[in-house]
Amino acid sequence: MRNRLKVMMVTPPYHSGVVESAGVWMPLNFTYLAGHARRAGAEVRILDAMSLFLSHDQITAEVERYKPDVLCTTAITAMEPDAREVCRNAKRVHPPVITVMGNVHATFMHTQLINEEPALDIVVRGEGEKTMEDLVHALSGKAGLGSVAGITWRSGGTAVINMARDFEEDLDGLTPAWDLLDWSIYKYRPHPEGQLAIVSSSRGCRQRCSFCSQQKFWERTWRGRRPEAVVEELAFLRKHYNVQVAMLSDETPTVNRARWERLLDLMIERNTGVELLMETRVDDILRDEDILYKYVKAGVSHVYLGVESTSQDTLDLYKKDTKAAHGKRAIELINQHGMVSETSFVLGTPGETVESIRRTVELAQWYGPDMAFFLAITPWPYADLYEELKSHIAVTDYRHYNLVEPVVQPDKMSLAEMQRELHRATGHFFMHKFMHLEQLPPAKQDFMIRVLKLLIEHSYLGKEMREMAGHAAMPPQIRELLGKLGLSLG
Ligand code: B12
Repeated sequence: MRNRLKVMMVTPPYHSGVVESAGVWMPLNFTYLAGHARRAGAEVRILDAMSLFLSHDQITAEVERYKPDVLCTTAITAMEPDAREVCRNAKRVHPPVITVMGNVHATFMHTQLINEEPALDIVVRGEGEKTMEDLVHALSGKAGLGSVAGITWRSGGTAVINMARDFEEDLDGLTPAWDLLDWSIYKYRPHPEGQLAIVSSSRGCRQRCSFCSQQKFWERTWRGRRPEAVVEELAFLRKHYNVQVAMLSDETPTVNRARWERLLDLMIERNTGVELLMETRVDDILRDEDILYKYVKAGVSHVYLGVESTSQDTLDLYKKDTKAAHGKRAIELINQHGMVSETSFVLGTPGETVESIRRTVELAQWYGPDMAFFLAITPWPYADLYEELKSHIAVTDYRHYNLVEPVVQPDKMSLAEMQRELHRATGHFFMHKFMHLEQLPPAKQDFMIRVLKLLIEHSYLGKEMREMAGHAAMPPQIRELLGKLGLSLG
């Protein structure tokens, strides 16, 4: 029997150059999982290879040096090939290592992964904390793997699917290991000194959006933490790690209005000094019109709304339970309160054409968010939309399943055209935004200029954005401001 199991948690070195333009984001899943592996007696190390931009060779060298008993990695769909490679390399340099993979892609593709990937020993399905604890006990020799709920593993060459694990009842009882993170890495770029955290105030989603994976992952359930505990955590992070900006990882933090309002009231009362970035639903913003001033007082600075489409037909196809006109009103309200509004529009269904994309861009401009991104519809192999789009799937390499590279081939467009139009759509949207920048309040103008610089320097849209910023129609004062921020447009 081993005494102290050595567990290494490695984020796959995957990058799609989108969200990374805004900052460097911590792995909250490993922060929680490390806390629970440690609680079960393991020695744990987190290697955030994604944020550190490590190569596979560098990761492998670290594995060889540390020689973990257990290597954990994580896979949303786009990360799956890199997650597998991390496991393969680990087995090559340290054959006794037990490899474990979790997260949404692994959860739904568990049998396929175990059957196809000899370098992967165990898949953890669903919520991971308690399973992690049981795994540490089992792999320390205190129990058999057959007793661990929530895993799929290999025995005698075949995949064994253990019974499912129930969702955790008390999210406040979970113990994230904040001390195991290298905090110097995590920064929110629009604020030069913005020490960044990701915080979870709730888990789950009760919606039915057919293009998304999250309602399926959480089986259309929702659990909220106690507002007191969330605010306590924010204050703790501010005090111990000087966190100035926190993104809520929640799919839908505002589901329960009374709870959400209590959270806002407590943040105001406590004056946590932490700025919040969050995602929510159009309908919840409309519902909260009378308390949006509390969002602002509490520190919410940026609200992302998944408007997804401007046409009612498309909203219906995606089973978005909302009305197109509501999206415009919700964005207006966020803007009126001085918060940054961000939306995305999902394009590329089989009927998409160059004209329909142009119409969506015009409508997006009319909606008036500060930022809009035009994403490619992506049929996760386990999402409801998959069956409907199956005949149009033109790309099967999961690395491209990142919402920015089209993998679905519309009837009247090639994939290359679709890619070009997606980039153009975002370019046109921002061009229009910057042409009318003077309509925004001064603080927002300043923020938008910083965003433009970040998009040029760090994102997959860099080329389009650079061309747009240098375009003859761009007001000279904007070029001047970008110059002052140290950006030369050549
Ligand atoms: C934070 C976040 C990020 C962070 C990730 C930081 C990090 N290193 O983890 C950043 C901003 C980098 C990011 C990037 C991307 N993201 Co993201 N992201 C999220 C978000 C908002 C929250 C995830 C989170 O932290 N949840 C809280 C933790 C506690 O839950 P969890 O991750 O599910 O982990 C639990 C279980 O899954 C399980 N588990 C997970 N991993 C493991 C591993 C092991 C070993 C075990 C035992 C268990 C286990 O246990 C955990 C604890 O219970 C989700 C949407 C959402 N609201 O969930 C999207 C989401 C995960 N992202 C998504 C996408 C598509 C992307 C991008 C491709 C987008 C893009 N084009 O840029 C990129 C890919 C990464 C990259 N570098 O390019 C999709 C994934 C869809 C899919 N089915 O594949 C989601 C679901 C958004 C959406 N609604 O579509 N993202």
